[in-house]
Amino acid sequence: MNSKDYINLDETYGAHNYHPLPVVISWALGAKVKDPEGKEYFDFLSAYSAVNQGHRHPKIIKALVDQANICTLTSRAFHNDRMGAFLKKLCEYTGFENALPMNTGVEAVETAIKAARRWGVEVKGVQNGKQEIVCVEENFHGRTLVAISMSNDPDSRVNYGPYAPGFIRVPYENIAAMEKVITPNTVAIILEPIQGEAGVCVPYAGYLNAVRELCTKNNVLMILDEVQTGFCRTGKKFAWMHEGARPDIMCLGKALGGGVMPVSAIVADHAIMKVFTPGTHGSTFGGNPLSSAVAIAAIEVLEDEKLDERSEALGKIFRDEVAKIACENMVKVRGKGLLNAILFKEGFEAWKVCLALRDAGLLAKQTHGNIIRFAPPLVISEQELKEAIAIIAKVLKNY
Ligand code: IF1
Repeated sequence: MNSKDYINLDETYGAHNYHPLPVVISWALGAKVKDPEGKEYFDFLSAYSAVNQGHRHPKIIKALVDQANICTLTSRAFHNDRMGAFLKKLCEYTGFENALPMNTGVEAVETAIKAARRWGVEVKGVQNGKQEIVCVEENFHGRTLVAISMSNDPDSRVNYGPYAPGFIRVPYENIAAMEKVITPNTVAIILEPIQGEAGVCVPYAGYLNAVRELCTKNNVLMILDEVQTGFCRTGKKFAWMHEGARPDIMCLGKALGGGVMPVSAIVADHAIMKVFTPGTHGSTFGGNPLSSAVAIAAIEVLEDEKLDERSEALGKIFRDEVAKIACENMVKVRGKGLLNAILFKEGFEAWKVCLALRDAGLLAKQTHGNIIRFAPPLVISEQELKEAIAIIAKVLKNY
C-alpha cells in the first residue's frame, strides 16, 4: 500500500471530521518522521505539543514496554503500585499539593470545571446550579459539550446545541471586561496562558498577573489550561511561570503522556482538591499503571534534558532567523519558546505554504487560514533546527 491507498482507506471508512494535510506518517523518531515511500520530514507540529520529548524517546519507550510486561490496568476500584509515584512526581514537578489523573486534555478541563463548581458551593457558598464561570473569546479547551459551550468558534459549535449554561465569555486581554462580569456567583475564570488554536496569541506582559489579582480579590478560582503550553513547550515548565501568576487549578495533558499514551490531570492544592469525595468523579483508565509509568518517564526526560532551557534558547533562534526571511506576505513571527507561529497577511492561504513545506520536507499546519504554527519536538538539535529554518526560508521566499 502507498500513501494514496492509506488516505483512501481513511476517507472511505472514517467520519470526515478532519481535513488533514495529505501526508501519511508511518515511522517517527526524535524530531523526524517518514512516509510509506521513505520520504523524511521534520515534524513541526509534534502532535499539537504531545511529543515534546520527541518521537519514541528511548527512556519513555522502555518505561512503556517494561510496565506493559508487568501490569497495565487495574481501574480505581483497587490501588495499583505506580499511580502514587506518578502523582508524587507530578506534584513535585508542578509545585501543587494534589493531582487527579484522567486521560485526555478535555477531561482535565471538565475535571477542573467540576472542581470549581463544587468548590463554589461547598467552600464559597454559592447555591448549586447558580455557579458562573468566566471564559475568554477564541479559547480552545477541547471537544466535549462543556468545552464547546465555552467556545465561540462556529466550527466547534455547529448545530451541537443545547449548550451547557453557566459560562460567560469576555474578550481576551481585557481585564476591565472580566471584572465587569464577575458576580457573587462567579466561581472561576478559565483561560489558556497563551492561546494555541487562536494562532499562538501571547498576551501582553502582566495580563496573567492581572487575572490572578482579580481572582484573589473576588474569591474566584483561576484555572489555567496548560494542556498545550505546559511541560516546557514555551521555554518554562509552564507558561504561567513567565510571570509567576500561579493558578489555583492547572489542566494538563498532551506531553504528560510522553507521546505514547493519553495521560492528563489537574493539579491543585488540598483546599480545592478536597471537594472530591468517593464516587463523585473518576475514570476507568485514569491513573492506570501503564500511563503512570509512562508519565513518570515523560517528566523525567523533561528534567534530565533540561527541555525548558532548550525550548527557550532554540525558540529565540527560531524567531530571530525567521524574522529575517524576505517573504512578501509574512506579517510577523510570534511565540514563546518553541511554540511559535508565522502570521501572514489577511486573506492569505497558508494551506498552500503547508503543502510546499511538506514537499520540501517539513510538516506544519495552518490555523485560521493565514497563520502557521511551528512547534517541533523540544529535543530537536540546534543543527536540525537550522536545517529546518533553511527549508522554511527557501519555501517562504516564493510567497
Ligand atoms: C483536535 C487545536 C491544538 C488544547 C487545550 C485542551 C485541549 C486542547 C489548550 C483538549 C487540544 C488539540 C486537539 C486537536 C487539535 C488541537 C489543537 F488546534 F485545536 F487548538 F493543540 F492547538 N486544551 N488541542 O489545545 O485536549 O482532549 O484533545 O487531549 O484535533 O481537536 P484533548
